[in-house]
Amino acid sequence: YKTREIERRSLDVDGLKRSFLEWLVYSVGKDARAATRRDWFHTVALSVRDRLVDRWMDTTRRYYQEDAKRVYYLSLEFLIGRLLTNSLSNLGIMEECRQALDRLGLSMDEVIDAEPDAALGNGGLGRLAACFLDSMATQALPGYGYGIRYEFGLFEQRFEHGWQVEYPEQWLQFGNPWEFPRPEVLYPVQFYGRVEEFRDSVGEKAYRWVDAERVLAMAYDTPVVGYSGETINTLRLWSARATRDFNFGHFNDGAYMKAVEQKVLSENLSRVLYPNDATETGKELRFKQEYFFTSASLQDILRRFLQHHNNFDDLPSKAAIQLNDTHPAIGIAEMMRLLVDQHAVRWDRAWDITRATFAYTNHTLLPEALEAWPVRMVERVLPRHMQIIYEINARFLNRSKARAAGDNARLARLSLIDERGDRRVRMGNLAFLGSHKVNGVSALHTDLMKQTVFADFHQEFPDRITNKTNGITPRRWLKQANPALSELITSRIGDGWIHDLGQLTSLVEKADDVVFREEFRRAKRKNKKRLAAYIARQTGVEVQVDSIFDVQVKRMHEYKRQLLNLLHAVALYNEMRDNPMVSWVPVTKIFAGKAAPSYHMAKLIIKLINDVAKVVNHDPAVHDNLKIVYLPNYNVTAAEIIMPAADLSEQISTAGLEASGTGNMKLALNGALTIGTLDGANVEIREHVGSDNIFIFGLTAEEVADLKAGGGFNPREVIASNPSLKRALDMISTGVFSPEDPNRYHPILQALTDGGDHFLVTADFADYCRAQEAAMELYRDPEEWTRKAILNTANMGWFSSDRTVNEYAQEIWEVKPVRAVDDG
Ligand code: 26V
Repeated sequence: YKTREIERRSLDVDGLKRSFLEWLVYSVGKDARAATRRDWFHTVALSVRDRLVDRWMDTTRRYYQEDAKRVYYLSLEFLIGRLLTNSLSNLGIMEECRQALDRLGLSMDEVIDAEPDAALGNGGLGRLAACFLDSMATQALPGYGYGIRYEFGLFEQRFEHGWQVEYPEQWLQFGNPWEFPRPEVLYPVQFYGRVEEFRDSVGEKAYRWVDAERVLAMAYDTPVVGYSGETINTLRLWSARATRDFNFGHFNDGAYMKAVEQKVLSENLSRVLYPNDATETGKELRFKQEYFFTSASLQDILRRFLQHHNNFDDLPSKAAIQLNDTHPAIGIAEMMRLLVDQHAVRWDRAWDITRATFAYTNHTLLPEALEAWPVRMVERVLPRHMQIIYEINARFLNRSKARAAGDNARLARLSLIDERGDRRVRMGNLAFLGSHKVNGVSALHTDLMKQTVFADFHQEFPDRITNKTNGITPRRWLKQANPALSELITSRIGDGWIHDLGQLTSLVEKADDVVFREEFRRAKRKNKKRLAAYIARQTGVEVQVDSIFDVQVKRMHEYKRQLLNLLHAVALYNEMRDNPMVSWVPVTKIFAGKAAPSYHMAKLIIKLINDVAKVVNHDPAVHDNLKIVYLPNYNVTAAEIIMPAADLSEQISTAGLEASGTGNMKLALNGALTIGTLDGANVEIREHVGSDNIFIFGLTAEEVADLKAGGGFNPREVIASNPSLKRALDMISTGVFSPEDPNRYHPILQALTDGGDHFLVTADFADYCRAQEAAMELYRDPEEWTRKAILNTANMGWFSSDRTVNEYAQEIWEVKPVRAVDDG
C-alpha cells in the first residue's frame, strides 16, 4: 500500500511510466498490446489525476480551515477544451510525461489527440468562464465554478455540399477521466405546483410551495489546476437525476412504463447545451436548466456557509456570487426564497444580504439576446419565484426616483416586467437590481451599457456599473498552444511572463533586434506549417505557408460581418484576375465558426463562403495567390492550432455590437496584426499595441449611432458608387458561385439592399479594402511586419485574465488569495 501511495505521487519519468502500466492493466483493463490510443489517453489522464488529488484536497482543506471568503462563478457555460496538456503543463511535468510515453514506444501527441474537446459552451462567454477558472486557481483565489454537466456539448459541425449540418457531440461516450462523481452531493430542485399562504409561529403571513415536481441535482467535480499546481480549485457541474419516487412505489395498468418515461423526461434537464439559438426565449426547458443549476448551486453554497455560521449576517463577507450573464439571474429570487421561506429571514434583511452577495456581468447589448421570460411561463414553472419577483418590483418601484418625479414612462422601463404585449420578466433588470455591482466586459461596452440598456438604472444607481475588460489565460493561449514562441520568449526574458504577463513588455526593445525578428518569424512559420497541415487534412486544400494567413474565427453572426471579409475576398479575386502581371501578395483567407442551427442567414453565409472558396481555389488564373478555406467544427482544440499561426486577425464587427471579443486578444498575443473596427476590446488593444501596429477602419460606434438616428443611409447608393463592391455583389446575385442555383443568395443581397444593410457592410466596405491593402503592402516588408508583430505580443500582457480576475477580486468580490503556508 505504502509503495503504491508513493508511486501515485511521483513526478519523475520512471514513476510515471510505472503508474501508466499499472493504470492500463488494473483500471483500463487492457494490456499494452491491445491498448488503443484512447486507452492510453485514459491511462495517462488517470495517472495525472492521481498527482492532483493530494494538492486538491489540501486546497479545499485550506479554504475550509481559514473559513475564507469564496467566489462562486455561476455560468451556464464552461468551454474548457482538452485538459491533459493543461494539467501536465500546469504541474510542470510535460517533458517527464513525454519521455515516459516515449519509453513505452508511444507518441505523446497521439495520446493528447485522443482526448475529446469539452465543449460545454458556445463561444466567448463560455471560454471566458474557463479562462477565469484558470486565473483564479493560478492566483490562489478561492474560486468555484458552478454549471451544468451537459451530456451533449455544443453540436459537431460538418459540411455537406458546403452546408452546415449538426451532429450530436458525445464527449462523454467513453467516460471522462477528469471528473469525480459525487453521488452523495445531491439537492432537490422543484418545478410547477402552487403556493399556499399560511400564518407562521408569530402570526405573520408566510408562503409554502406545494405539489411541486422534484428533480435531483447530482454533483460532478473536476479539479482546476492553477499554474505550478499549488492551488487546485473545483469546477462543480450538476447532472439531473430522477427522484426515487420513480424507482419504487406500486405500479399497475402500465403505470410502470409511465413512471420510467417520467424518469427519462426529468433527466433531460442536463441532456444538451442550447446552441445560442435565435429562438431560445420561450423555451421552457432552457428556463428550467437555468433554475436547475442555479438552485442546486445556491443550496450548496448555503450548506457550506452554514458549516461555520448559524445566521446569515456574514454571508456577504464569506461568499461572492458572480452571475455570468442573466442565465443564473433567477438566483436573485431563489436566494430570497431560500432565506425568507426556508430560513425565516425577514424580507428587508434578506434583500440586503442578497444584494451584497450577488454581482452581475453583462455580455451583450443586442436586444434579441436579452433574456425576457413570459410571465405566464414563470408563474407556471416557478410560482413562488414569480410572487417574489412581483414583491421585489413593487418595493423598488415604490421607492424609485422616477415615481417621485411622476415619470411613468421611466417607471415602465425600470420595471422588472415588460408590460408591452405578452408580459415578460426582464432578467437583466432583475440581475441589476439584485446585485451590488454590474459590469461590462470592455471600456466601450460599459459606456454603452450606461447610455443604452441600463441608462435608467444607471441614473438610479450611479455607482453600480463598473468596467472589467475581459482577458485570456496565457497558460493555454501562449504557453501550451504556442511552444515555439513561448520557448523563444523564455530564452530572452525568463519564464516569469507565464504568471505575470506584463513582463512581456521587456520584448519591446527586441522588436529592433534583427536576430530576434528572424527567430520570431521562424516560430510563426513553424506554426503556419502546422496549421497548413491541419487545413490539408480537414479540407483537402493546399495552402502556401508564405501567404498572409488572414484569419476570422468566431461564431457566425451577421454583426460579426464574415460577409464583409468575403466580399473583400471576391473583390481581391477579381483584381488578381484583371491584373495577372502584378506580383500579388499571396493571401489565405481562413474562416471557422459555427452558426446557430436555426439561424438561416448565418448558415447561408457559410454556404456562400464555401461556394466562393470552391471557385477561387480551382481558378488557375489567380496562380494560387488566393485561397479560401472554411475549417469545419471550430472548437477550443482547433483554436489552439489556429491562433499561433495567424498573421492577420479579423475583428470587423459593426462598431458598438461586439461587447468585447477575446479571440482578438488570443491572436494579437500570438503576434497577429489586427484589422478591425473600433469595437469592444479592439479599442483598448489599439491603446496598448499602439495605433501604428494595428489596422483600424470603419465607422465608430458613435458614427453608427448617429447614422441610424439620422436614418440617412442608402446602401444602393453606396453600392452604385463603388464598382468593385457592385461587381462582387452582381457576381453573387447572378449565380457565378452557384450556377446550379443562381437565386440561392438572394436573401443575402436582399438584406444588403432593400433590407437596409442593418450591419453596415456596404457602408464600411471601401475603408475595409483600404485597410486590407495597407496590410498587404506591409507584408511585402517582412522586417517591418515582424517588428509590428513583436510589438503586438510585447504589449498584450495587460489582456491576461489574471489581471481581469484580480480586478474582480479587489473591486467586486473582495476576496484575497489563500496561499499554502510555507512549511519549509
Ligand atoms: C446571444 C444571442 C442569442 C439570441 C440570438 C442572438 C444572440 C447574439 C449574441 C448572443 C451572445 C450572448 C452573450 C455572449 O456570448 N456575449 C459574448 O461574451 C464574450 C465574453 O464577454 C464577449 O467577448 C463577446 O464580445 C460577446 O459577444
